[in-house]
Amino acid sequence: MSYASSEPFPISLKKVTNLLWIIFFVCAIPAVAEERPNIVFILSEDNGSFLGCYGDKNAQTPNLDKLAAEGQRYTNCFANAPVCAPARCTLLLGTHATTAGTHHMRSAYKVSSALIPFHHPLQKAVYFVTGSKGDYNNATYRKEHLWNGQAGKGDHFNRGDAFPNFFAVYNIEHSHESRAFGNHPTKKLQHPLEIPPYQIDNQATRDDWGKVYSSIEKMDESVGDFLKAIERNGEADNTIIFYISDHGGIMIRSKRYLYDSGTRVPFIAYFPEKWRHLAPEGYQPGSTSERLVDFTDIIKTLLHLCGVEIPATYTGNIFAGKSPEPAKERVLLFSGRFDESQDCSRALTDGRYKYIRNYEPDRRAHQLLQYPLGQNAQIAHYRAYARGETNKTQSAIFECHVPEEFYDTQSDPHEVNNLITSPAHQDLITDFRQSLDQHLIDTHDLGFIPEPLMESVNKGDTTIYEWAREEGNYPLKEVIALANLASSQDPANIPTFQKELGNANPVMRYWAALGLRVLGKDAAPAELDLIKASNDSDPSVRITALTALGKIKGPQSSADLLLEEAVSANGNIHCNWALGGLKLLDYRSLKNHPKFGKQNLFNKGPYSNCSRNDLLNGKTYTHLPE
Ligand SMILES: [Ca+2]
Repeated sequence: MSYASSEPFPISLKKVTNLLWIIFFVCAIPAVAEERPNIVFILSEDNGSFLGCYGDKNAQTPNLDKLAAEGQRYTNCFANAPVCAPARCTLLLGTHATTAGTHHMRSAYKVSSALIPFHHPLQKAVYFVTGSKGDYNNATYRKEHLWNGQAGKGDHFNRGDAFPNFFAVYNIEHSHESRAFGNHPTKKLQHPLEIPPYQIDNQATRDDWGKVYSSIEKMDESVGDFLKAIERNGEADNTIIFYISDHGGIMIRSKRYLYDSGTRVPFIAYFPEKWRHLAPEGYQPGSTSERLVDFTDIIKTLLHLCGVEIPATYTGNIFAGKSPEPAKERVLLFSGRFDESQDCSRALTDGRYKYIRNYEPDRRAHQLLQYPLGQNAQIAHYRAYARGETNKTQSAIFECHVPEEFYDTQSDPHEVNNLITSPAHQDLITDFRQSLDQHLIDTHDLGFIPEPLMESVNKGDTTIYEWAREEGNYPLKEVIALANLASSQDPANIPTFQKELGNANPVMRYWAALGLRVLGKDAAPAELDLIKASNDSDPSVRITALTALGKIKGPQSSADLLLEEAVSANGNIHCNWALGGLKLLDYRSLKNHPKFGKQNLFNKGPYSNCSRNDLLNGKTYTHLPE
């Protein structure tokens, strides 16, 4: 492919590749080619809505402000995932990453051939598709499978006469989370900084906010460069432009969280005069739209604007072009494992109200991951919490999830006032609860399959997507009902969990064990059932039962068996889960354990090693500051 530009014969290879595309798809060209627009789709990393055109006075973003003044700005656009690659995979396949089984950050599972990357229908219609990222959180589609050329190099401007149109995806990394790490440049702010109530106000926080605004300025400069290149190449009149951030911002309790700070994103759409008839209803230069939009809507709408065939598995609602569809009433948000720490949460928002369900409420909200603690502000916040210097709102992030959350983001934009027990909201909450379950069923959410089982299925001939659709493997309705009971942390459900530990299906047994684990010592009446489950044929059931037993009887009782599980694990995720059980039990006595010292007994996956290094140093989180 043309990505071979670093290889010996880049030019000839590129020509050959392009010729192949033409030969393959020439039959798809109608006798009189329909005129189509070019598309530029700009995604910036991690900046959320901290832009001048979204009312942020500290943000210097003249290029995006100009684009918004000439186009339409959306106020209710959501990234379905609050983190990079699962959000991008949702765009890639036009459906939630939870449907594809690509929701864990990061993972590399196979994608079913039933799910089609947006590149394929575009290339079939002889679009020249350029981009840069190959990191779409799966093993099937890497950049060499996707792009005709590189967007950053402007390959689409030199696509040749055989390609009437281009579809260019620009990814801008200047505003990525890592730019707030260490000593990246910080910016003196011109206006008072409004620090959200869940963050602490100190110099580290203020300095890191300065880094955020500095990085956003650079991001905006890149947007300007890309827009100038479109004009310089004479394509401006024929090019529709979409701009989004791939998820929310990067300061603490933003990226990786289902709150608006992690999922509500800026979205600007620009239609040149020639294609104004395809613009959404109410489109005027400088207008705003309150329509509820998510990433599945955006990619499906882009394909519709290009007039290409939309795969039947694309689940978005089209909001522009010849055949717009009604807006979704509610948008589904999801989060799973982040790096070395497993978790499972889902949310629904209608743009105002937000319902969040945390299916593992015995985990901390801040998962104490190594990566985000590269930020001085997050370290300072953790230190202040550990010293008891944070108030209730600032402490919540380092304490365990609550099973359910409900917010009115209109009166409480920072989502700090959980209304889940508010009498005035109970009817609405009941409706959101039922609606969330229905969304999970409608999207055939694969996120309730314990990941060691996903890892094991993926090693076989099938994909997780196909496996979960085989009769009896994944009874989703029953699984969700049990997961709801499990996450409710109510000891009244113990008899149900005891019974379901005997279910023939390992996914059901896993959620029964988890229901007992989240009860801690209250699960003591089920101790014998858990001892039996600690010998289960499925590793996720064994690990969860051992962790539950460790909570009842003390970590020492389960440590050797969890360690044995890690040493003999069949895969990196399996190993990571076993070590994760030790971390959840805050087990610190492995430093001198003879087995644990032998690194070669462990799988080499990065996440297993993260956990292992923590535990090896006699702590559960060695990267945490004292
Ligand atoms: Ca990102």
